[in-house]
Amino acid sequence: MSQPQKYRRAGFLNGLRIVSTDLAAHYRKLFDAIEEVQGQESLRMPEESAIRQAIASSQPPPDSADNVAKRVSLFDPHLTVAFIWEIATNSLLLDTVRSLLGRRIMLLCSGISCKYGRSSPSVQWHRDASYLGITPPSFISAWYALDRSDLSSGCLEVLPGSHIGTSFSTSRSEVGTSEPLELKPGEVSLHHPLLLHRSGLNQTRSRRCGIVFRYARADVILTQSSTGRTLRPIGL
Ligand SMILES: O=C(O)CCC(=O)C(=O)O
Repeated sequence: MSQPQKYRRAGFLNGLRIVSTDLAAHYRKLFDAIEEVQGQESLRMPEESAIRQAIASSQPPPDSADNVAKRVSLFDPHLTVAFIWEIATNSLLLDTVRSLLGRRIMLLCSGISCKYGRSSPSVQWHRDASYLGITPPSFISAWYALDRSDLSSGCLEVLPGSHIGTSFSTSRSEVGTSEPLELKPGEVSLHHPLLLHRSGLNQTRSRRCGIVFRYARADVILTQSSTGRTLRPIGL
């Protein structure tokens, strides 16, 4: 089965290696250097309520609100950090996204998604189309792993096929069929805007950090996101 066929059927693709392990290690070091300068607290994934609040104002969450100008923000870091822009425009990644969305695409937004051990939150079941404000919802989310991401560290989990129809719920029986999207540094997963997904607690002592990029077909209409967030799309 081809990648587009797999994506259309399951609603996701997993384990796409877009950079060598050496380059992935280099990107990780660059991220470590940012963390060293501005501290884990400013990069930690906030509780969902704080995320909503922060997204609404396009600002980092409250605990990192001081000194904003000098800090890398959790939101849209591709606008300020060169290596994150490099990942966002990685040719293997963009070729795959184009094979699923069509040739003319834009980058809508990006986000740093870091869980530092047990104190980091989990993310409830949701569909990205329900809050982003994109009509029609012709967009794709790409999750790039800076660190190893697996079930014990709170990787993304998806309900395969839940992007088709409306029959899926997050009842106990259906949650039993969920699939973890485990990734090594330098790998990416892609998920459909209607696919139900979540992520659990990080139960390890290691950091689980990823960067999420959202790409859309160039002909979508940006309506009001339910979070109030203003998107700054860039044609690619
Ligand atoms: O990074 C996570 O744990 C959750 C991310 C997510 O839900 C998303 O990218 O849509």
